[in-house]
Amino acid sequence: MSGQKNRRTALLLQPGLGYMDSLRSAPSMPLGLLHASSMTTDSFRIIIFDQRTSRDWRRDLANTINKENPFAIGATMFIGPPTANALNMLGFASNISNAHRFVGGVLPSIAPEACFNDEEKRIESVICGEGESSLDAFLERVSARESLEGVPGVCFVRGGAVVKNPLPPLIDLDSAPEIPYELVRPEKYMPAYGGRKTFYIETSRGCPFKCGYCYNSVFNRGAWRAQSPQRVRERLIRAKDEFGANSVYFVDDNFFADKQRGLEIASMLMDLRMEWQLQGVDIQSVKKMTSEDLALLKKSGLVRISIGVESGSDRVRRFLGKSFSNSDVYASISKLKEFGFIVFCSFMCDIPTETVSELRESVTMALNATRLHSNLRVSPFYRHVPSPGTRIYHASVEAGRPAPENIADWGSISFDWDENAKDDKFSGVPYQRLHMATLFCDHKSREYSSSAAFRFLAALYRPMARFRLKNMFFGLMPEAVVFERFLKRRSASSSR
Ligand code: B12
Ligand code: SF4
Repeated sequence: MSGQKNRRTALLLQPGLGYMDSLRSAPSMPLGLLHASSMTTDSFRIIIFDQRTSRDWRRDLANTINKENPFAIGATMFIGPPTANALNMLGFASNISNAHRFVGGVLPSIAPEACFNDEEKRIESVICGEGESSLDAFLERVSARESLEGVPGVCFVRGGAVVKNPLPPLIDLDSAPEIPYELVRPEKYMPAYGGRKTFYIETSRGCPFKCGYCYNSVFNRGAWRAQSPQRVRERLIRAKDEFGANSVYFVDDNFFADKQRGLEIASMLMDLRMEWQLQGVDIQSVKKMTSEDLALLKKSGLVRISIGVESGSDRVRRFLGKSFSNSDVYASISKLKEFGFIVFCSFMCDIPTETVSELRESVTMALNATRLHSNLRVSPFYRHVPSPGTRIYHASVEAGRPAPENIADWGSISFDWDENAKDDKFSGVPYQRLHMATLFCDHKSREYSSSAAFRFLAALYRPMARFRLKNMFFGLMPEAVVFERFLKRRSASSSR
């Protein structure tokens, strides 16, 4: 370590993300905490504790706290199980340490007040927005036991009222320092995709679109910013040479917001002979791609493109603020199919105002799409949860949908399959069962699961999953009980 013995220690907690953790071969890189730590000075020693890599997190966290004696303990959060898990860890820490407890990340940033509405008072302050801008100044104040007044983006409670310091400006990504990979063992954070260990990387933030439910309009203030291709090249070379990465997953929200930049990065990946996958591609970007562009992407090693379809109903998509039609979706799939990409389409259910027949349209589109292209994958259908502060969030609350006021309630929301979550039903359809059927309705387990037995069983079950979807028949579902037991067994020793 650095040899500076006087440095004080801050402990950052990465919570388990949910049931998917138990199906992946390795956890994803804790990018939120790594990026947030990248501008803390040498005055502090940062330690990252990851619940996902611990067999007995209570024992391991207690050992870490006793050994390192941190003066501050912070956690990252986004809606759902990550929040519940972070709260569990902070509560546990509060019983054995007097360290100052704080949180950051997407959810706390857009719903800071909820963080202080916690019966168990597990959170003392919130860092809103990009962690890079505020973490160092925040730790300085906490370490010196000084007031948090004026630290940009920080919220705290004074005299029973929440004080919200103004947000700092968004950072310049191109001149931001490289993230401190030395805080983790990067080789342990490369989940396999299609059998290849994959390195997660973020090279741009935000999105120029204005979908009415997305965190981007609030968190990234509607702006899109990116690192230059040159900067990205340096980072890719490091990932390859230092960490042995030969497959990269870009988690950017909208990678092709600047098509030219995206294509330049593709050429670099080709030179570096690295395979790659994309998280955020919108249909409009696919529409703008020429055959030459797509041929370059194919040649460059692009394997998978994820596109946000979200609904099979034109009306529902208009409601969400998306300006493409069903025919654009099918045309984009056909265009991408020609080049053999794996196309991953994300879908949501339980969208406010969505009727049962509109939900059927989504299911039909998902099934049709997998028939159209053998390399098409649909996301398991995730429940729609609008981000606080967005147009649809306000509309949902007005329509009487729940508006969690305390952070524990945000943690009990499930997008998918979580044993602790309420078994909500939408439009009379149990969403967990719909989620399960869409999880198995195609060949995605081939790319994601590390277990041959799981892949075999998934293949056996696929026709049944498709039958259920085609007929929207989710009654009498003994396999749901079996799946739940399987997940419980897999995750028994981890997160909870
Ligand atoms: C990769 C990813 C995943 C991965 C792994 C997630 C992970 N955290 O490791 C997987 C595939 C598992 C996943 C799953 C899901 N995800 Co996801 N995911 C992402 C994605 C694309 C990248 C996350 C990331 O690494 N970002 C890069 C880092 C640097 O950004 P960051 O985390 O925001 O961190 C910055 C700040 O928030 C802050 N910060 C963060 N943590 C902390 C902590 C402290 C102490 C401090 C001071 C600051 C701080 O500082 C950082 C640097 O500025 C984001 C979208 C995005 N581009 O961010 C969605 C996102 C986080 N996912 C989201 C959702 C909804 C889901 C899913 C429900 C499915 C879905 N529809 O995508 C599931 C559910 C998981 C669950 N069970 O709850 C939402 C969360 C919305 C919300 N309001 O909370 C996001 C924002 C996408 C979106 N467009 O809405 N996801
Ligand atoms: S296109 Fe995707 S990332 Fe962009 S605003 Fe819409 S939902 Fe958010």
